Amino acid sequence: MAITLIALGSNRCHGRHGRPAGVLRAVLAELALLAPVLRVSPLFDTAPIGPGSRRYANAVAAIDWPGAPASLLGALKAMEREFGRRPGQRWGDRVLDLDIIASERLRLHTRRLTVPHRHLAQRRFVLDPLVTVAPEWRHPANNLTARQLRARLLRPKGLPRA
Ligand code: A4P
Ligand code: MG
Repeated sequence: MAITLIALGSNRCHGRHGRPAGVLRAVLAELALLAPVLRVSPLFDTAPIGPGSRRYANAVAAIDWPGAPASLLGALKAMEREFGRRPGQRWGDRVLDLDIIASERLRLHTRRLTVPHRHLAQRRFVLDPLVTVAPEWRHPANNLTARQLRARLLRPKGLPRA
């Protein structure tokens, strides 16, 4: 088994699935057809980071993906297209974003794929749901758990470590 963590995000409505929360529920059902879904976080309603204008629904799912990460990326990109995502502005509004956050202790850096996800430690919209699914997962670069990464992000700047 290779536990792989996927971040889901949506901040645009879909013709059939409706608001972003409905989009993520439909995506989770679709993910289950691709691979065994081991755990799913609650859906989080989050303010947009970057140039987006609408609030997001965000979640994290843990799936069992024993195959190559590149083939999973291909399947996730196909799902984004199927849900109507069109290429657009980086970080812009989107009906669906699926990112591979991590796969166990794997470290991978290719032109198409970086695992763990490069912005993971700066993203509360990823760390909040991640902590509900895999609080003890450790980032292979610094050995910090998801819980510790979140605490570090939320610590007021300039305060010394307790
Ligand atoms: N890529 C490299 N590594 C990965 C990976 N681990 N998982 C490449 C997925 N893709 C990866 O990604 C662009 C390219 O990155 C892919 O084609 C793939 O080859 P993308 O998902 O198409 O573009 P993006 O989402 O605009 O870029 P990025 O850097 O993934 O941005 P994020 O981190 O997804 O941020 N605010 C809130 N509240 N909630 C959000 O979900 N999302 C974003 C986008 C901005 N603000 C947000 C949210
Ligand atoms: Mg993305």
